[in-house]
Amino acid sequence: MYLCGLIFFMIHLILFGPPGSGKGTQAVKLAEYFNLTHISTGDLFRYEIEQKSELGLKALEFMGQGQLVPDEITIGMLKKKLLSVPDTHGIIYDGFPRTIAQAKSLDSMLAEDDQQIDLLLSLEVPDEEIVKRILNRGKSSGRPDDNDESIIRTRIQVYSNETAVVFEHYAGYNKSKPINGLGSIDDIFERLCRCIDPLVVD
Ligand code: B4P
Repeated sequence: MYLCGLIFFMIHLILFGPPGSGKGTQAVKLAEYFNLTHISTGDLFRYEIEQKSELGLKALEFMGQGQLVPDEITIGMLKKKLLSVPDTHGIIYDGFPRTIAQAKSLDSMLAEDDQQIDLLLSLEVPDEEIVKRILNRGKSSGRPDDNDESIIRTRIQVYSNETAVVFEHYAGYNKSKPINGLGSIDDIFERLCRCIDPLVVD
């Protein structure tokens, strides 16, 4: 794949962590502050669900159960999204990659353009706080995966079984950093900014 149109000094940043750890919350703020393009696979799926597209209906089967959407669907959607990204000086990946297969395929897509993941920042939040946050969001989000505690616990389990290993994948390249995900949204934002600042070229 050729990510034509992307400029040379691009930052590729993964915002990582268990469900409800604040990835989406922080990714929006970081994208605005550092002028990065924000790609959230969760948001892309929710858009497809709203449109009642074939992809959306398929994704809903898995998301509603707290399971991951299969890799071939997710990777295909991400590739398509990357090709549609306009000129940007960086991308923040929110909720992707969530499996080793997704990580490897992202690495090869970027390598085709002589690019790579620069940093993975992992928001660390204890399970009980996650359950509390998601149930709270469920009061207004209307998301079927936010309202039922057993589905939330399944999502945490899926994270431990299938996703946590992605941290190790990038740790192997010295790219992974754990970040305390407890505290105010602004405090956590500052912690993340301190790690990203050195990557930003004026
Ligand atoms: P996502 O959309 O990625 O959502 P998430 O993991 O629930 O949430 P996030 O960590 O972004 O939390 P948020 O900031 O909203 O995934 C949803 C589903 O889509 C997955 O389960 C899966 O089925 C599917 N999917 C997505 N990507 C996939 C992939 N790559 N492969 C396969 N399947 C995929 O924060 C949560 C709540 O906490 C909010 O209410 C927020 O206000 C609150 N909060 C945030 N920070 C806080 C803080 N510091 N203190 C207190 N509360 C805080």
